[in-house]
Amino acid sequence: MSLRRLCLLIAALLCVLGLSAADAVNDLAAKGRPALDAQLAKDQTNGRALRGNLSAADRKNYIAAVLCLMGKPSKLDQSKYPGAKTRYDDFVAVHINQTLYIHGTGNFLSWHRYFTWSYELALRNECGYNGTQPYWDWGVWANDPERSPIFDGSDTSMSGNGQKITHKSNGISPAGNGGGCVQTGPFKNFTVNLGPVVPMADPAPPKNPRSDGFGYNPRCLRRDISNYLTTRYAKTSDIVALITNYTDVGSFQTKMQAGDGVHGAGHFTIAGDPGADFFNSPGDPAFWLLHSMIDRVWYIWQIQNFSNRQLVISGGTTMMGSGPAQTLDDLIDLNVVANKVYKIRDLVSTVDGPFCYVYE
Ligand SMILES: [Cu+2]
Repeated sequence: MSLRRLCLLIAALLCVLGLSAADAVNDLAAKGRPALDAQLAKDQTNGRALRGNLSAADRKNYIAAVLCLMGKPSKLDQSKYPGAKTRYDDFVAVHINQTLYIHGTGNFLSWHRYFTWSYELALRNECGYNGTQPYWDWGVWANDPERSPIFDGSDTSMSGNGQKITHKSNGISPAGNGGGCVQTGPFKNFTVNLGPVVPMADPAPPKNPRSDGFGYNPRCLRRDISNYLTTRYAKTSDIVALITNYTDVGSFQTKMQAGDGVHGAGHFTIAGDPGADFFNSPGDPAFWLLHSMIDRVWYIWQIQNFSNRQLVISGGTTMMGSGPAQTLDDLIDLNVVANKVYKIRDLVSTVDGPFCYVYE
């Protein structure tokens, strides 16, 4: 069977199974689905994936693949990136390197889509994972993220909060319920190697031996989870408002990344080190669930008006706003964590270009 037909078959099966739970964000996703399915039926696509809730067994497979990636050697030039010890670190280093050109810019959404997808691909191709990238729906767990299946510290979670220590605010949210080293769940022994670059956690993590943050600086993973930001800015109603109130991509991506937007709320709900470091945040393995949700929110926004929300671009090419405007022909190059350089225009649809995945 061709990959395209397999993709269509899987998409059809998922419709039959009706996996979505009742929730206002899911309602929007369902509303936009026919247009997406029509495109799926037309397109020559490769591979397939469904991103949705994982069973306990699937979560264990996902976690095992992440741990596997953390155990494989880096492919980066060690003279430039001596702190990148593992394949997992390669992803972190690529993000650090490009941070100033991928946030608050026109490529924010497409860059992180390709980045998260490349991570999923690495889990599959390099670590034998046969599932998909899960997402963290902030709204569902807004009142108590610490007790969500993602952060409850169980062996099917992404590990729990950090140990409770006396500490101050990170400048974005008040001191939460942790602040210290993560001591529960599958990643309790995980070592953060790179950074910090711009640490906002209190107490500050030890300085990196190199000013660019690429030196070797092994330390524990720290988190400071609380519901302060999720209850204010990332409830289901906030996600619905973001999707429905902002009808052009510029205002949509700006609101998403604003101080009261879902992107910062997600990051600073994890907080800690490297979670509260803008450059180094992919160093926390929960980053990928957060950015899969960012991608899902973009996807749901896109399919509300499918034909008019793919080949659209707005914004500049640097975080500080200088430089030329971004165009759909600008390139996205992920160095050693992806095998191809794409134009933004090839990365705007989840069912075109290199992608073929649907969110449930
Ligand atoms: Cu980022």
